[in-house]
Amino acid sequence: MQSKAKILLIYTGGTIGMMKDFETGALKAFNFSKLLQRIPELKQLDCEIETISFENPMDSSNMNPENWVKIAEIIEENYIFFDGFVVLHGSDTMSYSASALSFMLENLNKPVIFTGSQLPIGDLRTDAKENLITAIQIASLQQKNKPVIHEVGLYFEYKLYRGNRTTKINAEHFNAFTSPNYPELAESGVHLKVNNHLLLPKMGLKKLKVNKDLDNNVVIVKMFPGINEAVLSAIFNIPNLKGVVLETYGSGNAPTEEWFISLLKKAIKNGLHIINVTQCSGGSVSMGQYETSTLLKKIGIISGKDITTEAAITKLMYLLGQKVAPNVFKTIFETSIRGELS
Ligand code: ASN
Repeated sequence: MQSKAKILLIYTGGTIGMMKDFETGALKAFNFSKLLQRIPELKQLDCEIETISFENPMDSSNMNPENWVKIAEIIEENYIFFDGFVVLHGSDTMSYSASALSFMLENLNKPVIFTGSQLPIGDLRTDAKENLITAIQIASLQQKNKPVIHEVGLYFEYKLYRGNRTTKINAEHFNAFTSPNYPELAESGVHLKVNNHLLLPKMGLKKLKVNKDLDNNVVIVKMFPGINEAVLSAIFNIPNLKGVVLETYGSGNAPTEEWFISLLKKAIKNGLHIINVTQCSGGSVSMGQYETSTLLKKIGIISGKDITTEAAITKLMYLLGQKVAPNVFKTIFETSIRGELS
């Protein structure tokens, strides 16, 4: 007989639980237990739900690696007692957090589903209820008493995505996220349709390992026509900087000017890891396809392939935190470790 799934709901903040401040009219995070009283539908779900809340729920613009560790530790401490986890999180930085947690939670064998909403749960037209209820249902999915999903997902507006493949694309629409380079893992319509062939496989008997060391001596640099040597040189010479996610054009192209290439070459020689990601919303870096990326390849720039910027910067923090040796760093970055690149 199938037993009822046990789900832990972790509330970190975000619009989903916000209310208007009487004085300023601005939305701010609100007490979680009061919030749950507004969703009697939760009692009708065919699973057992327990909840835990950040002491100070936050707008996700205040999210940072220390808070990622807090989320990871809640999951670690409760891992054996629950079948799945739903993380309620602001949508603004949800893709960064879902990406970070995907790297931090090694050998994950249970679902960790991020969700939130664009309108507070108390709003008449809220998108929060559907997002929350279906995220819980997805985290509860079981086959032969084992979870169907074994990875960090992000559920929003009828779609479940691989968390580290997502990016927030709209501040207004309920459909706020997309996964430009990987199809949805599941879709909610009349039926909940899971694309089993797209899911990460089970991790076998390996024990969950929570990696808490993240190194944030990193930066994202977006190229634009006219970017000058003084600006780039100042960034690349930041004391203790260890990694750069360089958002280039198209399939990974950048200027061929002498000052630019020699600046990058010197930085790499000094031990800086530079990741080439595209500033296009979809598609992949392919160094060598154009003359404007051939030199980048030659000097040892790391290809981010079709990774999102969110996954690239968090993977960089994670690999630096793991103290991956310089001679294998490039190979490991270019290899998919949690399904984050193709
Ligand atoms: N500012 C909010 C947050 O990220 C936006 C949201 O949740 N829709 O916390």
